[in-house]
Amino acid sequence: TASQAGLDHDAIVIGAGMSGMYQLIRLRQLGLRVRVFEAGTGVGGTWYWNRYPGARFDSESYSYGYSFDPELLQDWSWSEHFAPQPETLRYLNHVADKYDLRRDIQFEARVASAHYQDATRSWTVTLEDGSRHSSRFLITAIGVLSAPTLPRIEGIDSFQGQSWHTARWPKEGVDFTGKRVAVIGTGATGVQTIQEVAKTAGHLTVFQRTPNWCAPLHNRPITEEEQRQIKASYPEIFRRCQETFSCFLHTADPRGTFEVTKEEREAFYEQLYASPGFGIWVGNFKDMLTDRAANKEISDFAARKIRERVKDPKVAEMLIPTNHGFGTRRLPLETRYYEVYNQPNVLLVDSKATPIERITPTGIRTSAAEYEFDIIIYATGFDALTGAFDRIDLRGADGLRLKEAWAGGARTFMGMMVEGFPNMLMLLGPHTALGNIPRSIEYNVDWVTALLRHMQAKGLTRVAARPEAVRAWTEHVMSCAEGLLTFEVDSWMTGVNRNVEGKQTRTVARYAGSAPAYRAWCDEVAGGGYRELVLD
Ligand code: NA7
Repeated sequence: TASQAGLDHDAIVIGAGMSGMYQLIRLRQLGLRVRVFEAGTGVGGTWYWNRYPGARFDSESYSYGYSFDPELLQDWSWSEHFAPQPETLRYLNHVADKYDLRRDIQFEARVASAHYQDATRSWTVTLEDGSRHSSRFLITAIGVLSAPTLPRIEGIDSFQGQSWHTARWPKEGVDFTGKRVAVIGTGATGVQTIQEVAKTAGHLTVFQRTPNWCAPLHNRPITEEEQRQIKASYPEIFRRCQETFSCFLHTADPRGTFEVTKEEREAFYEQLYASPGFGIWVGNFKDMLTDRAANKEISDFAARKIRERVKDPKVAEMLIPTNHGFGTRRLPLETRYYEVYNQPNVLLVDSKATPIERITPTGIRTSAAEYEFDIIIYATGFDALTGAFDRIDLRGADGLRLKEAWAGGARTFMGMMVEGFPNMLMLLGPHTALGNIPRSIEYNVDWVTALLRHMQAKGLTRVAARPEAVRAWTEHVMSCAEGLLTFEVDSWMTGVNRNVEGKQTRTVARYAGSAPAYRAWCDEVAGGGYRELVLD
């Protein structure tokens, strides 16, 4: 065992979000000594950090929670079809209470470095406070969108009002009443923030560099009758999530866009636009993201909706994307977002035509005008997928730095292992299946747990991915991206973030195959006795 070998822990888990919490539960069941290091003061990860106004699910609440414990499913009641962030954070704290997780979690413990030593087959983890901890296994549970990025604009520190990145929102909340507020960024986060802030701000100015296609969320409270139905049908809900492409309740329509008449097509789009959740994105005609003409049909439909909802035709045109088709980037879901631009106290600024040149002590200067603000909100996104890894000094065998190993793009085995990084397992590493994320988390945690159980039973202390297995997986990931319109567009899913050095050009940053195909691949590896791994 690790303690016989003089190691502090059997496993160190970095992060106490949804994946770290569930991994802790599973590793305890193996009898392992586990330590979780968490940078925040509480559990919840994404739902701990993203406290910005209006933050909520775009997945149906009851498809998002943990599925592993029938008792937990029965004793938690979601109040809305798409729960707001405070409720989700309460839920995750409830989970931490129920399984007494906090006794193995060290909070306010940000990992600075993690180095592997082959002589002892162990990892040495150093926290920012300088303390060191050794462990047989290192499990990263650091999230996909957890490294926030501010824009590279001069003068950010000179602003004398209040300013925050949406993922670093103050716990006590912010009062916008009567305030002059700026929001920079119109991704999924910006859209949720804008529609909420517009309710109370004295004046709101939105700086939009690229408009995104959005569609209505159609959220509403869960009635008592619905609650009973939900609790009675959890097995079916999660079975459905296992069957669909991205683990959502929605799945692509088997018909092609042009296999139906124009009238049928229009009626189907209308029906999707009027239905809750991601149906219009992942439950649309099967060729929406592969056939240019098909994509143009739904884009034209969505553009008509924007023109209907926004009164000023000039503003409507500004809100219609012209450089990418509907759904080729992550689709923000909205609640009266477009109507915000009909309010007299809201101004939309095109920051592509008139770029932001400087943040000044009193506000924002663009190439065309100067604006004064009390509050600036940066909804400018994340160094996605690899950013949280890059912020830790991670070194594998022979001192190899992960950042260097991934300089030409991430290379993994099933998103869970890296060549040259023995005994490191990643939950939600790059090139794993994403979609409705908790479903992928539970799968990955269970897979990792089964691997460690196997090693425990056989007395094995070292696991490494074979180079040829990494090559095969990476080639598979590349081939899944072929022919997808998504990969012709800049976004975090194609590895582009202009605020990050080395992320200026498109890569296949994200696995685009189906979740069932992903699981089949991983199941085969486990079922075949892990031939793709070197175990000793
Ligand atoms: P996103 O989707 O990456 O959006 C970031 C937004 O910030 C996007 O509109 C960017 O414009 C904008 N941005 C970034 N830098 C600048 C500068 N310098 N000037 C103006 N505008 C800028 O992040 P989100 O947080 O909204 O969403 C991330 C994911 O979280 C989302 O997919 C959900 O799954 C949950 P751009 O489009 O690059 O022109």
